[in-house]
Amino acid sequence: MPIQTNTEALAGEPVPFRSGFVNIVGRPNAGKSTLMNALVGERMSIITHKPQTTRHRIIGILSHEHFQVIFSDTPGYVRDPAYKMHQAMNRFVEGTLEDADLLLLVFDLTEELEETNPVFTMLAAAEAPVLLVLNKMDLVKEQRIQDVYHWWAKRIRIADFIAISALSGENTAELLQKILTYIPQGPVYYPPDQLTDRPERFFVSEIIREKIFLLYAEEIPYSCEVGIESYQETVTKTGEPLVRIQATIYVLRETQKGIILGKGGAAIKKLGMVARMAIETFLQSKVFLETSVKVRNNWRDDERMLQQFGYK
Ligand SMILES: Nc1nc2c(ncn2[C@@H]2O[C@H](COP(=O)(O)OP(=O)(O)OP(=O)(O)O)[C@@H](O)[C@H]2O)c(=O)[nH]1
Ligand SMILES: [Mg+2]
Repeated sequence: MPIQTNTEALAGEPVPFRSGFVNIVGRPNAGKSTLMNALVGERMSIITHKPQTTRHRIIGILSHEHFQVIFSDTPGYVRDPAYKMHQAMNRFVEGTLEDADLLLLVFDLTEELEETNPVFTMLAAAEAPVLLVLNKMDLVKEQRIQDVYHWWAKRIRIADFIAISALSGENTAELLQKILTYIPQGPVYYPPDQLTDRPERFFVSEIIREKIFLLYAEEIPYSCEVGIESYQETVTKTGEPLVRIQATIYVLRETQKGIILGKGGAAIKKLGMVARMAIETFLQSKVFLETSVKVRNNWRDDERMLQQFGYK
């Protein structure tokens, strides 16, 4: 997309470098991850149609000759945290409120307007300006956009607003222009070719989790976590790059293990195949993926396991 900064208007003047932190918050399923991927131009965060897909804070870095914007995608803010995992997810969101130059509050235009929206409590602690991003404009009429904007404007202090479709890309270039007006002068925080701060194995576990969300029903995706036991970069006999990955899927109960495996192991075989293909695309390498399933009762409330899975 063509990118312009205000500073470029001053032809001949040295252009001061701008950099800053833009944190994307909102309720589960609003389209935060879709938006971050659209802004960064890479598939960093996993996306599914189910709420509570994202469980961690994931950064996506957009680098340009004259600016660097560090976006943070966050978990959807959970209304009634039922487990320590939910509390950790909410803490990731609350952490992003403190260090932002700008907050993008993403709201799904098809979602009900509720006075009890937990976003109000969440934003009470926020100091950064809030840009209200009304997402999924492809699904509603113009009048709804106006109504929703006025509803929010009566309830929270909004610096600006825009309606977009993160899915189709409509108005995302305009959103970026607005974002850039909030970015102060600053240093280059990350090397320009760096897209995120997480290692590849983190994204591998996320891809496997995404496929679990897509392939299994009901409580299964919410009962699973994925651990990468080993990650080895090597080459095939013919000298092509090959990554050997051993992953463990943790579930809460023995019955869930049976569901993940499926009859005669058919379900886990399918999961392994679709995950491997997506990981190959992500890593641009051949991948050998081995998966196993382990039962860990109560991992969502177990401090040690949560630490192991990066929730601490
Ligand atoms: N029609 C439409 N669907 C969208 C749009 N943006 C996102 N979606 C869909 O909304 C669903 C949720 O998108 P995500 O990006 O995973 O939402 P999220 O806010 O990151 O969700 P959590 O990680 O669960 O908090 C997916 O099925 C997306 O394809 C949009 O602009 N229009
Ligand atoms: Mg998400």
